[in-house]
Amino acid sequence: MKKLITSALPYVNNVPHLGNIIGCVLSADVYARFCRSKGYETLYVCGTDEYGTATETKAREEKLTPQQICDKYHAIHKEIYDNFNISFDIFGRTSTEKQTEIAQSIFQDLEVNNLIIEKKTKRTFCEKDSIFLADRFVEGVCPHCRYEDARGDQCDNCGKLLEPENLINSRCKICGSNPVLKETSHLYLELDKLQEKLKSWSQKSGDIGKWSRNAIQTTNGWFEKGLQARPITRDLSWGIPVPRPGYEEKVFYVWFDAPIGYISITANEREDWKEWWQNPEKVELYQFMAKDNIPFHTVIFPASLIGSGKNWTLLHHINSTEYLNYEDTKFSKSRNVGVFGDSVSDTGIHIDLWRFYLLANRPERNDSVFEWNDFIEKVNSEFIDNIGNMVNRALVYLKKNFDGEIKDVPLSDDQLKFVNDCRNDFIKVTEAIESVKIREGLRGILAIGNRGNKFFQDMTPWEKIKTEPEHAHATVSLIAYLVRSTAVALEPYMPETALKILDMMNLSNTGWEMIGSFNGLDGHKIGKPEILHKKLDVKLAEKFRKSFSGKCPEF
Ligand code: B3M
Ligand code: ZN
Repeated sequence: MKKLITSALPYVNNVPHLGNIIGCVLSADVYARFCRSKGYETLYVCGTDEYGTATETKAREEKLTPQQICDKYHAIHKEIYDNFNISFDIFGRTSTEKQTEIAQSIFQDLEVNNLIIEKKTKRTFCEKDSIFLADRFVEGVCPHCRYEDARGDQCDNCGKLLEPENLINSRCKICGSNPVLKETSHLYLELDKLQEKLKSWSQKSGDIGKWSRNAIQTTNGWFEKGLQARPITRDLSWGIPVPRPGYEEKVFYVWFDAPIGYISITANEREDWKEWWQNPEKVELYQFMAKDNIPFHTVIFPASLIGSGKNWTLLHHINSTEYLNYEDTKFSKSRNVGVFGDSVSDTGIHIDLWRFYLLANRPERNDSVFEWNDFIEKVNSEFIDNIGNMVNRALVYLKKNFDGEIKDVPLSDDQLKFVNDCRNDFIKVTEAIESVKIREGLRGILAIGNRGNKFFQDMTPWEKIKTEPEHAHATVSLIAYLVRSTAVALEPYMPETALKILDMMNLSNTGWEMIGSFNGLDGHKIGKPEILHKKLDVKLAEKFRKSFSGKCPEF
């Protein structure tokens, strides 16, 4: 099976923070790297989600055109992900002609299949700006708690969901004048007609694709409530034109077109895009996202694809994360609290150590927290003192005492047992990553580091070398093999570090197959061992906690 991997397409109205990065692109990157290493034909697709209100708002805020906002933030996202070594095969964007072409053709298929209906409704309209106002562009007094600055979709004070027409003394967020209700027509996708088909598809896919628990629960919740027709057009200008008379002033709703972005982004780069997106017998689709995006990927997007009647590749495995919080609060760009992608490199901490901590602390079943103390503690104790130590100790010992030469010799019983234990450990690691249990895979690799260190300690090569040099040589050679396997297994998580280990050993990464092999390098000479990563100074925690607390602008 070919592996098609996507990470949710980020909006262009923000700079991603650590939580956004671990939630989608970094998690998907581990899986994509693993799949390539295993020899699967793999395609990892992402890009920026550029249409809709969020972009128009940002453009107004920054006094730029929507297109300029898209160009600016596309570049910002790209640079941050490059810095994190995210190995996209394609990083595109949704504001392209291909996107219009494919979205419109899916819409037309839905029309032909009688799944589109027009409804007239009354919406808030600002006569002064002469635009319909998105719900969050209407503000006013909350009818429940009398909070003065409630938004049309929700009151931030009492948390109740609102409709813009229920606000008291409502006002347009842009000009402050009183909006009116005005009739407008919109097109709806009749999800209700697709309920049975969708439900049986999702049950099957959830089962075979081992969806995460939160994905299954959210999706079932939608079916239990009963699917209802949902509007797929909006009164906006920054979006995809709706190919229907009378809709010249409207565009498709961003959530109708955004997931189609995965397809068009591929089509923009690859002639063979249908081999991926219209090939369900040969392709497994893995989609990574934060939990708030679940229903769009398990209900609404599949509804568009199934409803179109074409043979699209549908979701196989959904991987949805919980949230990552920051210290005792939430990331906030407006308050400048927390670490955002564009300041990661300013800390001078190696990107693989960031990757390590975020992946080890990935919010899989519960929300998790980024804490500076914990970051430095875990990097030092779980990685550097463990894997870092094993690599350094074994390679230095081999270099110093045996001229760096690996030797295959008959093994003693305890050495054989070690080899078997290591192989079993690696089988478990492989199984974990294969079923996208990313944290578990990393934990398994760390446990292998502990095993290697303990073996060195137990085999006392520094004693044995005096009486049985062959035994000592076999011990360090075995650990050298273990180091090679560990580097290959670590590559999806910490690619530069893995490469550095293999480089020091004068070896290259020939793929996952070599993991668990403990012979075949007889006579091979390793290069010069170097420290992998220096320990992080514990004092940094205090310093960075201050500088990222929003209280001091520079550091
Ligand atoms: N842009 C929402 C988000 O960034 C949205 C995801 C689209 S995935 C097709 O969380
Ligand atoms: Zn309220």
